[in-house]
Amino acid sequence: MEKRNWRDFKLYAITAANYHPGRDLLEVMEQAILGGADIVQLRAKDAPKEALLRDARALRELTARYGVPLIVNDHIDVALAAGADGAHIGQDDLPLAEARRILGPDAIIGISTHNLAQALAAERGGADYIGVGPVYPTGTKPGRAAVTTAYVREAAANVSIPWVAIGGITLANAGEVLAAGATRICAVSAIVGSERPAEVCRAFRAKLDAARAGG
Ligand code: TZP
Ligand code: MG
Repeated sequence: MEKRNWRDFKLYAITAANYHPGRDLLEVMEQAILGGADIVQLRAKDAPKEALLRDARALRELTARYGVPLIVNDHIDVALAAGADGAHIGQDDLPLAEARRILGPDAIIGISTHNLAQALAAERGGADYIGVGPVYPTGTKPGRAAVTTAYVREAAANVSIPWVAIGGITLANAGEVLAAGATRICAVSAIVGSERPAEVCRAFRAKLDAARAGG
């Protein structure tokens, strides 16, 4: 069977332990995958490296079972050590060229962007995908101004590598993000903060699939 192309992903789920206290990370992420999340990122801003590596290895095992790519936020060493598919870096992290040199040509490297100039620079620099956001204000990324759907529209018109809308996206506003031209959505709190991550993912997928089917 031919392996699915990771670039076809639609729903990107990111971990955040503070949104599901008392619930197991793996259980929450497995529910997200069963609901239709087709790429997963380990993001744990305050976790000690050892715990991060432990979670990365456990998530590697889980995502491999489902054929879902695993991306590690910020920590390129942890991505390598856990055998993740790639890393996600921000504008203030290790430069893209260095990340590429360390991770190699086959790794998936994503970059957060907050305006079109950053998006085009990431594209020129060889990023595999970019994050476009935060579309709406969000407590998950405090101190970062919302870029609004205006930047989503710009991305839709100008970015040729895969890009994913992120930031404050919920089932209530996803329609607006899709109407602005997004074909991929990423969510943290809406998915892992939910009591029913599988149901939420299924509902996101239904919207994404309908938007794509409609062109
Ligand atoms: N990058 C841009 S916005 C954001 C990140 C990591 C946070 C998204 O989290 P949420 O809870 O879906 O708003
Ligand atoms: Mg970062």
